[in-house]
Amino acid sequence: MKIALITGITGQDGAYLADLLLKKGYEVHGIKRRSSLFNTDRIDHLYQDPHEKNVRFKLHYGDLSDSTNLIRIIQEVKPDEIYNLGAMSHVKVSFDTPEYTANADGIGTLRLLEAMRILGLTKKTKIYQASTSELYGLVQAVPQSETTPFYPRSPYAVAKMYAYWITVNYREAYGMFACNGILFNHESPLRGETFVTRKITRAVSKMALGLQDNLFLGNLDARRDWGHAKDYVEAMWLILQQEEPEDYVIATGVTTTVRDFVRMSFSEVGIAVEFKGEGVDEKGYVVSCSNPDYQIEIGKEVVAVDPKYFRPTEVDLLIGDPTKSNTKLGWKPKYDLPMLVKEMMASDVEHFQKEKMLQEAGYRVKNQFE
Ligand code: NDP
Ligand code: GDR
Repeated sequence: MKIALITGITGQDGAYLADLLLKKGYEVHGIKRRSSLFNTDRIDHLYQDPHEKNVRFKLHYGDLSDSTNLIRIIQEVKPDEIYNLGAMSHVKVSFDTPEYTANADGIGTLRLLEAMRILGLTKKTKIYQASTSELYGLVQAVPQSETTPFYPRSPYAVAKMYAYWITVNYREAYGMFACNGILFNHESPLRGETFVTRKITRAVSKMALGLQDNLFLGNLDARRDWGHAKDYVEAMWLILQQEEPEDYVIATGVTTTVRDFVRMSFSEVGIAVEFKGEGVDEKGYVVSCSNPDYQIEIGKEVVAVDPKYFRPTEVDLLIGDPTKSNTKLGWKPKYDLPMLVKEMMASDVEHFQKEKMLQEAGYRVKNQFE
């Protein structure tokens, strides 16, 4: 039985990857952080009582900023494969916490690689590093491929740039099976609530149900190559199953504006939205509603721009060239953007229908900070 260790197992990708590896027969270990509230919502369905026999899913307390902790866990688990998905992954927040981001996302990767070296696992254990399309940053050329130069535009991206190169360096210096997956944005119903897609699908669902009035967003012109996390964790696994360790771009090759993602989300609940105005004065209005279940006023202003969501330096355009992963890994995404939006909207509408019932029965719903 193969043994995998996943950092960031409580995150979006960690949850999908753990599920995939368990289905493939792996024993899966995950590192979770101590928090004052439970933080395992996304993986609770995978939980196995540690008192049972033949448990294949185990969690360890830990943190990428703690090297002795990482060394001890890796020594105990002796994994065949490590997937380093743990990170402070929010680009905007990285401007507020740059030092912590560098520590967790940059040096955290070094700590894992060093742990493997110290423990003599450089030949036994393979490691996947969660690299990102944010490395491309300021547009140099499109579509972006494995050979496009990097120009990071946030403390997050700069930290990830260190992680990218230290992974390459340990591969070359010590012959380690260490690979970067340069993944473009990928989303799902499990996506963190403050990333733009989930922020939109949640808000649109609430507006359709009369639970929210409007939605404030930042840069509506930003273009992203959005895929589904379920497809992307499959690629992570494939990258570690190859003969040779290499780096791969994982993307759909299609790019869409934030504005169009908003339109597509509203259209899932039968509401058509048009945008008028420019820059910070741009607004989205309801022009029609074909769904009799939703009482939304025609002409209502549902989207406005709030500059507080702008980033000091922005990444304007991401569009990936997945030729290498398509041909070498045989990887092809099963989801396109309309399917992704449909799934995210269906999940959020269902969630807020339940929340509406609770609200109507007098229960207080949680505050949402975005
Ligand atoms: P999430 O933000 O959903 O999950 C991040 C995970 O990292 C969580 O489990 C979080 O724990 C954990 N974590 C945060 N800080 C630390 C730390 N100091 N030590 C240990 N664990 C930590 O991210 P995604 O699942 O979306 O992304 C997974 C990885 O892929 C990240 O590294 C991200 O930067 C990268 N990436 C993501 C892309 C995307 O579009 N989703 C695209 C390209 C790269 P907790 O739950 O306690 O917060
Ligand atoms: P990104 O994702 O920065 O690409 O990083 P995010 O969804 O946060 O932003 C995408 C684009 O939307 C614009 N935007 C807004 N973003 C947020 N979060 N909130 C808003 O209100 C808003 N309005 C407009 C942003 O300016 C940006 O251009 C994600 C993360 O998962 C990273 O960890 C990962 O490495 C990259 O994707 C690839």
